[in-house]
Amino acid sequence: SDSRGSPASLDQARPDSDELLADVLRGLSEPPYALSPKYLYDQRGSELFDRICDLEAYYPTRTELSILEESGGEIASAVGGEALVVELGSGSSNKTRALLDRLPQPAAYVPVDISREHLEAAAARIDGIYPELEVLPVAADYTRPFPLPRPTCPAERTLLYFPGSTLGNFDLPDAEDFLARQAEQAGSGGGMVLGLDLQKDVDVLLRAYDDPEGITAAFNRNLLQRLRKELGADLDIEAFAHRARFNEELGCVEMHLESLTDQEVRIGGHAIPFQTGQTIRTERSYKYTLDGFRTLAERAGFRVAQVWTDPAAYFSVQYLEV
Ligand code: AVJ
Repeated sequence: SDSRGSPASLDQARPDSDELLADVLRGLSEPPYALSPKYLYDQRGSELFDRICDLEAYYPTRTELSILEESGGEIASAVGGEALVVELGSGSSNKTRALLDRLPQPAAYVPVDISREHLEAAAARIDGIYPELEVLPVAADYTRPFPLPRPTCPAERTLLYFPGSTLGNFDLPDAEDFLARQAEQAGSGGGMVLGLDLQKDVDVLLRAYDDPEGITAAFNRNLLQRLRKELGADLDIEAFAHRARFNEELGCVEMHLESLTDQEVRIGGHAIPFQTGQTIRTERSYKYTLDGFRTLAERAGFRVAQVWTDPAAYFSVQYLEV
């Protein structure tokens, strides 16, 4: 794994190969096969994801940035000052400035990410851009409870920042649980600035998840490479193809790896059979309606205080209050 000599106590973030193996064997124990999308983000996967965000076909990133750009002033006045700004899954922090540039007086900035390389690079960059701002990085899996650091200047409230429509990766009951936990974390007077992708034309959705340049295909198939590298899996990457589908019933885009032949894959002493056309589901990305999301947020203990969208209503940025 990737400990890079950092203290063991900070390294709980990175799932080790035992955990990966156990999870993979569980996900492939019986059809329909499915793996957690979090495993798409090793070093190479994170790089490919960054390239996806720059694709013309992948509308979410640029649309979200345009909303933050366009409505940043309003978003900042909705949020107010003196907040402890906690970014969940800060990644390469490419949306951090869009918020921080406009907030009057953040008490401190807390980037939280599972990828240590991303976290350290992002924290250093933000430190360089805002020399006056206290930056307190936390290496953690933010889907599990983690303690918030205490800033030197006490904060008036906690503001969670969750851009990128990452909430879309949670199945609906998990999304509600997750939001309920975050509402508790933020506490009364606290809030969340959330980026959330919306339902739209299926052709637009499928193009975003199966781009003509094939970067999303490479991102998805990199998971197979990871199974070979980290688990010594015996599998032919060429025998699987990237597929994007819209699941009408659930209202989500799914990524799959589809077997192009009848074959057996060997992982950790187990043989996993595949028939031609059989798939491993590697991701679900839910697309919400504004009404549908409001109901979910309210059940989780948030009030949707304000919503901003782009003119085509492809994407939304929402301010939720506890
Ligand atoms: C980072 C989960 C928001 O669902 O659009 C991009 C990941 N998957 N292309 C998304 C992703 C395929 C992305 N999220």
